[in-house]
Amino acid sequence: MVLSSSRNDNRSSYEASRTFGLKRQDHQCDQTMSEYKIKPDETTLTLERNETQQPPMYKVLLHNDDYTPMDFVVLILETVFHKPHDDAVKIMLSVHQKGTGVCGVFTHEIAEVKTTKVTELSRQNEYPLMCTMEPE
Ligand code: TYC
Repeated sequence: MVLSSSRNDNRSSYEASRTFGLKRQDHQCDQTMSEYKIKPDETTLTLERNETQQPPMYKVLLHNDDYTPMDFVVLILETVFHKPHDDAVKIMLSVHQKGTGVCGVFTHEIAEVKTTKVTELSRQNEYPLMCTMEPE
């Protein structure tokens, strides 16, 4: 059985391996191939592709509001996103002026943990700061 793909980016092979529950085996990669080959008679089906698998990535965004103190937003960027102080100030001011800004780009699980952490810290401190994630 042969599955071919019109997409030729790293994400498509990652999605295919998740969809079909396939296991990639690097030593079987054929550098010239640009299609999937599935060997149906193996216990573990093998996805052969010439690209490294990459997970989908997600941007974590901060949103401006009129009430959250600037210092609190800077502290969030330093502690949750490990930004140096000067970068944290720049990002905070950019969000303050433009409405939204990207704090970082992560895998789905890490983006979710950071988004939840920012929301928890904000609500614990009774600030309305909004943090969301979206596909890169
Ligand atoms: N606009 C807020 C203020 O003037 C500061 C702020 C910046 C709030 C960034 C949220 O994501 C934010 N205090």
